[in-house]
Amino acid sequence: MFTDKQSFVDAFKERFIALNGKSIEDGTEQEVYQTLATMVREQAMPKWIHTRDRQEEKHSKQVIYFSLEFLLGRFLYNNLLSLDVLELVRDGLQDLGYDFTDITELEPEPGLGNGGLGRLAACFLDSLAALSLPGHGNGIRYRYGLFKQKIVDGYQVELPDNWLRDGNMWETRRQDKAVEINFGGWIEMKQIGDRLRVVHHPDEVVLAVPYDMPIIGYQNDVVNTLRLWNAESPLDDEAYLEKTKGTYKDLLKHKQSIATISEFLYPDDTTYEGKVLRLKQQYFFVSAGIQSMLASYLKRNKSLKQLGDHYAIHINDTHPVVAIPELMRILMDEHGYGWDEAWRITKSVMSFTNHTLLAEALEKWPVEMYQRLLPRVYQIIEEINRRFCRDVLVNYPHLESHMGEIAIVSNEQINMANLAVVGSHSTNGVAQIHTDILKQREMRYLYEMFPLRFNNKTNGITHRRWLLKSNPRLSDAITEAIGPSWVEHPNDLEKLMDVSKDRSFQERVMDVKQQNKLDLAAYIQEETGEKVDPHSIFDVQVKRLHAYKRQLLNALHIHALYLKIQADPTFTMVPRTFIFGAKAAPGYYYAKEIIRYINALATLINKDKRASQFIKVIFLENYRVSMAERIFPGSDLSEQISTASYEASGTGNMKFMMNGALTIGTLDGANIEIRDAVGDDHIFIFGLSPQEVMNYKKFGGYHAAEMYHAHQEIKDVVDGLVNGTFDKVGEYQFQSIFDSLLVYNDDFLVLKDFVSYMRAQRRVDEVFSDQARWAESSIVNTAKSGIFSSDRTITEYANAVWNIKPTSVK
Ligand code: 26W
Repeated sequence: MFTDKQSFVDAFKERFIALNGKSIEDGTEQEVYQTLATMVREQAMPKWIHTRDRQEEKHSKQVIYFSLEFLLGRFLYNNLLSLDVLELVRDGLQDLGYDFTDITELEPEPGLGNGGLGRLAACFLDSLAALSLPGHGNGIRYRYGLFKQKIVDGYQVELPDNWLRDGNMWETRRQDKAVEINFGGWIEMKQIGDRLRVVHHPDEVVLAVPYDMPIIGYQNDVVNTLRLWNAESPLDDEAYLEKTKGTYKDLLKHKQSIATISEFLYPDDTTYEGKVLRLKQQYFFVSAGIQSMLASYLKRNKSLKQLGDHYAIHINDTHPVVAIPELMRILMDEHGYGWDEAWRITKSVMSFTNHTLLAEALEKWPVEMYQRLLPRVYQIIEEINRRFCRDVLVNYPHLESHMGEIAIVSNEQINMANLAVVGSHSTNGVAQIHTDILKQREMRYLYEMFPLRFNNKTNGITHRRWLLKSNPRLSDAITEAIGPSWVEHPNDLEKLMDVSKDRSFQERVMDVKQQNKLDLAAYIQEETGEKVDPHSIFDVQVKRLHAYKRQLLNALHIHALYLKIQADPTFTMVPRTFIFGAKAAPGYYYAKEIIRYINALATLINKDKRASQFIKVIFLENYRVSMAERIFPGSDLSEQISTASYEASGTGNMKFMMNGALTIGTLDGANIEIRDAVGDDHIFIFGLSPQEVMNYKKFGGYHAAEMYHAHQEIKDVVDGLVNGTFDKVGEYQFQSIFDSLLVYNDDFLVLKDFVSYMRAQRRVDEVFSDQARWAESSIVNTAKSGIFSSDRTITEYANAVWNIKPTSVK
C-alpha cells in the first residue's frame, strides 16, 4: 500500500527489482509500466474481494450486462484517478526520472468493440461502479480486437490488433471457474419415472475459461468485475490424444479450431463458416455467463424461483438474445422446472436494449443453423414461438395477418429482436426519437401486445473519462468557476449558466480551447506530417464509417468550398480544418470508397497553395478510444449529420458537447435532446426532419436528379467525382459514389440536405467570427451536458429496469 509520494517511490523501487530482477536504473519504460500496473492492481485487489463480500452479505441484487463488445480504452490513468493516487504517482514517477504520460501510453488498448454500442457498455461499467451499484460485465476475451487501420494511397488497409502480445496487466485468469459449453450432436428424451428427461449428446465440448478485470469505482472503494471468456479445449493434451487415438497434428488442429471461437471480434461473416463462428461466439459467452451466474447464486440459495430478485441479465442488442432460451433450458433440463415457472423466471431476469433500426443489424438466424449447432436451444425457441403464435391467435386475432412480422420463427429464420421482446420484461431504445420510432414502426404490433414493456433510456457517457480525465484544463476552469461538486453530481455543471455571459470566464474557456487545439495540432502533425492553423475552426467528424452517417455530405461540402476557391480569386472565408477519423467494416466497399474520397480531397487541397490557406483536410488513421480522448477537447465543431431517423442515439455528439464544441447536426437521435437542452441559439440544426425522411421512404417522391439539375453547386461537385479532377493528383475517380447519388437515387438523401447544410455552415462561420458569442455557446453546451452523463442513464436503468440499489462498501 502507498499513500504518499515517498512511500510510493520506495515501494516502486522494491517492486521493480522483485518483478524484473534488475534495478530501476537498468529498466525499460515497458518494465516501468508493468511494475506500476502491478502495484495499482495490488492496491485494488483487497477492495475487489471486499466488494464481492459486501454485495453477497447484503444480498444485493446484481445486474450482469451481456455484451459482445466492450470498447474499454486504457485503464491505468482512470484506475489511478479512481484510487485517488494519481498526483502522487505522477510526481513519484517524475522523481524516478520517468514521464507519466509516456508510461501510460505504453498500455495496449483493449479495443474489443466496433463503435458506439461497445463504448456505451464501457461507460456503463464505469458508472455502475462509480454509483456503488452491483453491476458487472460479461463478454468475450478476443485474442484480436477490432482491426488496426492503416491508410495506404488513400485506401484502408486492415492489420491485426495484437493487443495481448505483451500480456494484459489488468486481467486475472480464473481456471477454477471454467465451465463447459456444448455444441451440435443430438437430443435424447428419457422417461425417468413419470418425468421426461432431456439428455443432450453434443459433438463438440468447449471449455470457457474466465478472465476477470477489475472495474474500479471513482473514489468509493467499489471494485466490480468484467468477466471475459476464453475458449479452450476441455481435455489436456495427453487426455485428448488418449481419447481420440489421434496424432499430434490432430491435436494442434483441434486446439486451433476451438481457439477460433474467442479469436476475433466479429470474424468475417460473409461466408457460411463465418456465420457459424459468430453464432458460436454468441452462445459461448452467453451460456458461460449464465452458468457462472447460477453457480454463484446456488451457493447461497436452493430454489431458483426467486432468481429475478437477485439477478438481472441485460441483453445488449440482439447478439446475446440466445440468453433467453438458454436460461429456459437450464431451468427445465437441469433443474426440473416446468415450462410456465421457467418462463416466468426467465422473463423476470431478462431485459433488452435495441440499438439500431437498420435492417441489416437486426439479426435473423437461419433455423437450420440453429438446429445443427444448438439443437436443444432450438427446440425451446420453437416452443416459445408456438405458444406465442397461439397467444396471438387467441387474444389478438386482428394481428394474424402480421404474424410473419411478429413471430419468432418465420420464413425459416429466427427473428432475434422479436424473441428478445417476447422473452423479457423490458425493451428500450437509446434516445426518445429512437424509442418512439420503435414503438410506431419497427415493433408496432409487439408494442400493441406489450405496451408496458417498452421504455426509453437515452444514452450517456462517463464524464470521468470524457471530461475529467481527457480535458484537465477545462475541468480545472470549471472547478475554479463553480467548485468541484460537478465531479460527483454532473448536473451541477448547470451552474456554469451563471457565468456563460461573463467576459472573463469566456476568455478563460476560449484560452483553454486554444491550448487544447495547439495540442491537437501538434498531434496531427506528428501523425500526418501536416501543419494546421490552430486559429482555424476545428471541424470534426469521428465515428464508424457508414453511409447513413453521411461522411459524404461533409466531404461534398469541402469539395464545394474547394471549387469556390478555385473559381473566385477574391473568395475569402474563416479558415477551417476538417478532421476525420473512421473505420469502415472490412467488407463494406462503399464505405471504403468514401475514405478514399476524403483522402483524395486531402491530397488535392492540402497541396494547393491558395486553397490550403482557407481549408485543410486531415484523415487520422486508426481512430480509437485513446485518439478520441485527444480529439474532443480540441474540437470547435461537432459534425452529427446522419440522415434523420437513422442514428439511434449517437454518443460522440455528447462527448463533443461536454467538451464545449458546438454541434452542426440533423434532428436525429440524441441531437434532438441536445437541442432541447441548449436551445436553438447554441446549435446549428439543418436538414429534413425524421418525419419528412420517413415519408420519403414510405411514399417516394424524392428524385436526386432534380437536385442535381436544379443547383449548379450540386452539379459541379457531383460532376467533380468523375470528371478527371482527381486524375490530376494521381487518384482514380469515384464512379460508385457518383452512381449511389444519381443512378441509385441517393438512399440517404445527401443531395436533398446539401443546400440546407451549406447554409448552416455559413452560420457557423458568422458565429465563430464573434468570439464572445461562440464562447457563450460553448459554455452553454458544457453547462447543459450533465444530463448526458451515463450516471443519469444508469440511475434510470437501475431504478426502472433492473431494480438494483447502491451497496456501499466503505
Ligand atoms: C449485427 C452486426 C452489427 C453489430 C454491431 C451491426 C452493427 C453494429 C454496430 C456497431 C452497433 C452500434 O454501435 N450501434 C450504435 O449504438 C450506439 C449506442 O447505443 C448508438 O448511440 C448509435 O446510434 C448506434 O449506431
